[in-house]
Parts: sequence; structure tokens; C-alpha cells
Amino acid sequence: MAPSSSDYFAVDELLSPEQRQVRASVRRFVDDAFLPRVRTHFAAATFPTELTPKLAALGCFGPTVPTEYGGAGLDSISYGLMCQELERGDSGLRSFASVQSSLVMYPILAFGSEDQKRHWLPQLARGEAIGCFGLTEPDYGSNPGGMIMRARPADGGFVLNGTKRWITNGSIADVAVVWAKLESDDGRDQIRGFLVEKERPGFSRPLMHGKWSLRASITSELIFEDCFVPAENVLPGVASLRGPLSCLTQARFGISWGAIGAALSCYECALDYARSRTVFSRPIGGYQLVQAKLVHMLNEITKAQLLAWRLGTLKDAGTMRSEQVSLAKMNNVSTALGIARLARDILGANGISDDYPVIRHMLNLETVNTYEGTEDIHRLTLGRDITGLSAFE
Ligand code: TGC
Ligand code: FAD
Repeated sequence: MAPSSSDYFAVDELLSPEQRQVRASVRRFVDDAFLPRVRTHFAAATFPTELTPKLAALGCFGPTVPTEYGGAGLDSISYGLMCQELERGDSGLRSFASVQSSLVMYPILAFGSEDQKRHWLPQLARGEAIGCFGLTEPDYGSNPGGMIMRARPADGGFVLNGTKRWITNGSIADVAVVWAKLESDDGRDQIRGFLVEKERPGFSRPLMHGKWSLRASITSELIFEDCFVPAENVLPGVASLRGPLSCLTQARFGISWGAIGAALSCYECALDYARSRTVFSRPIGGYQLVQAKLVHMLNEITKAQLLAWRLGTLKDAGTMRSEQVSLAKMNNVSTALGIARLARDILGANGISDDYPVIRHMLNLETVNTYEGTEDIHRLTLGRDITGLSAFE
């Protein structure tokens, strides 16, 4: 008998019992608590924040953060599997967890003071505080090094001015990790990270409207108008673009796994549909053209699963390079997007209905292919790595 076509190369056998257990718990949560409500939230462009305590109880916030700071102390493959199962539900759900874990808890853990770690990490892990990450600006997305946002030294701290745009969880966050250029008299500006609490005067977080992708996710602007932050709110451990970019490496790792979840959801739906939908004289799964599409999906998912698993072993061994993460993010997300488009086609008119998850995933994956570095930015990163020549500018 053919192996399960959702795990054609038995990647399952490469996982430990604990990793399978993590995957099973998150899958159960997504099936029982998230999927029954996602249509409503996608239609209303809202996020089910009431699920936050359950996500925290499952260890989805800071899964790899050490337990002494309230994290789950898990390995990277477990984190990846969590992302896969969350994104099998919806990219917005995985985004909610990956921003909290990789873009908020990670920089505090990696670059924060001991006081910042003890203050923020446990409450972020418990979901009692929600965080967001502000790097992108209206005119600086792919090239964050050009950012306009400025930090000016002031008595006892800094004054922030500037605008961040397209910020996941911005309007609902208790704390923002924000990156700004700190001006220096000698002209050697530094990029610094600031922890900005939601109630600081001069800080506002308007919701962005009109998205046709990642609708079950909150996206906002962060506006800073002479916003004072005390000196103890600066992340002391990094003073260059390496700070935010290393957070992106963590998040892109999770996205490489998450995209597989969205792809599996689309593939399983299309396979099921192709077996049961009869057109002309037989189920459409019996036509060669439809089989070719299904086999293409299977082929791409299998490669993506092996890539993600290997990336996880490199990460846990401490030898993973950020360029390898770029390759996995680029491949797995663009592959998932292609699979979603093929699945949508196989479902015919039903492919555009929210009776099925496919169109939702397809629309979401357009965002996932753009955020955390567009597909082409990763292509250029890899081009630079293998040739030694930068084609960015
Ligand atoms: P470059 O000269 O390459 O690097 C500057 C410094 O950073 C280091 N570095 C990295 N470190 C860790 N991880 C990485 N991925 C790194 N990439 C670079 C580098 O070694 C250097 O360090 P140092 O110590 O020598 O100074 O910088 P560049 O200005 O040439 O930019 C390179 C480029 C274009 C690849 C980079 O800017 C980039 O990645 N652009 C894409 C921007 C992006 O991905 N933005 C994402 C915003 S956050 C988001 O989308 C969240 S979505 C949230 C959700 O899931 O909902
Ligand atoms: P641009 O940089 O303007 O790029 C436009 C096009 O030009 C792309 O196709 C790009 O590949 C191409 N391009 C750019 N430079 C080159 C080049 N040198 N050579 C060839 N082609 C090039 N950001 C955050 O900081 N925090 C968040 O939480 C966050 N959440 C997001 C949530 C959503 C729903 C979305 C849509 C975005 C989010 N982002 C977030 C922003 C995201 O990271 C940026 O949109 C992304 O980095 C791309 O930037 P941009 O939109 O300005 O595109």
C-alpha cells in the first residue's frame, strides 16, 4: 500500500516521540478550537485573541526560550512543527505566534538586559503581554537599512520620531520592539532596538484596513511623534542592522515550516475533492491532467518537508547559516503558493468559496511570499552568497 501521501518519504520517522507529541497537541487545538472560527474572522478581518491563553498553554510563545525565562525550552524542530500545524489552520495564526516568539521574545533574549528578560519574557510566554516588531517603513521595506525613523538622545533616554507600517499585531500589542537610527554627532548612526510600551505618550497604533490577504491577522501602523523612552528600554546587546536581521532569521525559519502546513491543507483538500468530484464520466482524479497537478504538489511538499527537517537539525547543531534559511523560506513559501493556486484550480468554482480552506490559504500566501523578505530578496541574498557579488544596488 502507498504510504500516506501527506508524508510520502516517512519524515515522521525522523521525529522524536516528543516532537510528534508537540505536533499532535497543536494539531488538535487547531482542528478543535481554531478552524471552526476562522471563516468568521477572515470575513471580519479580525483575530481570535480569546485563543491566546490556549496558545500560551501549548507553549507556542517562545517554544525555544529557556524555561528559566518562562519559555518551553524545546528544540527547533518542535518549534517548526508548531508553525506547520498553526499555518495548516491559517497563516494569520502562525504569524501571531511567530511574531511573539521570533520577533519579540528572541530579540529580548538575545540582546536584552537581564532586567528586560526577567520583566518581559515570562509574561510574553504566558500570553499576558502581546508584542509586535516594527522594522518596515512606508518607503523602506526590502531595504530596512535606509530607515527614516530616528532616535535622538534626551535627558534620561531617547526621543523617537517616525512611522512603521505593515506591523502585525501593532494595535493589540502591549509592547513594540522598534528599530530606529540613533543619530550621532560624528555622523556614525547606529541602528538600535527600543522596547516601547503601548501607553507611552506620542505613540499611536492605527489599524490598517483593506487587506485581501492575511485577513485573520491584525496589521497596523506604528506612529511615533516625539515619543520619549527611558534609557533602560534600549536593547543593549546590538547596535547595527544585524539586530533586526537576526530576528528575521528566526522568524523565517518558522515560516519555512509553516508554509508546509498551508500547502498540506490545500493538497489534502484537492486530493479529496479530485477523488469525489465527477465530471464527464468519472472522478476528475482519474484524468491525467489532474493527476499531474496532484503529483506536482506531492513532489514539492516532499522536498519542502525534507528541507525544513534538515534546516532544523542544522539549527539545533548551531551550524545553520542565514542564507540556508533564505533558501528554505524562498522555496517553501513559493512552492506553497504554487500548490494553493493549483488546488484552487482543481476545485473549480468551489475553489473560490470559503466552504473550503484553499482560497484563504492562497490569498494568505501572497503575503507570506512578500513579508520576511520577498522571494526575490532571498534570491538576491543567495546570488550574493554563491557569487560573492551583490546585486542589490
Ligand atoms: P547586510 O550588509 O547584508 O547586513 C547587515 C548586517 O546584518 C548581518 N545580516 C544578518 N544577520 C542575521 N541574519 C540575517 N538574515 C542577516 N542578514 C544580514 C550582516 O552580517 C551584517 O552584519 P555586520 O555585523 O557585518 O554589520 O545588509 P543590507 O543592508 O545589504 O541588507 C541585506 C538584505 C536586503 C538581505 C536585508 O536588508 C533584508 O533581509 N531585507 C528584507 C527585509 C525584511 O525581510 N523585512 C521583514 C520585516 S519583518 C516582517 O516582515 C514580519 S512579518 C511578521 C509575521 O510573521 O506576521
Ligand atoms: P518593496 O521593498 O517596495 O519591494 C517591492 C518589489 O520590489 C518586490 O517585488 C521586491 O522583491 C522588489 N525589489 C526590491 N528591491 C529589489 C532589488 N534590489 N532587486 C530586485 N527587486 C527588488 N514588517 C515589519 O517590520 N513587521 C511586521 O510585523 C510586518 N508584518 C507584515 C504583515 C503583512 C500582512 C504584510 C503584507 C507585510 C508585513 N511586514 C512587516 C512588511 C514586510 O516585511 C514588507 O512588506 C516586505 O519586507 C517588503 O517590503 P515592501 O512591501 O516595502 O516592498
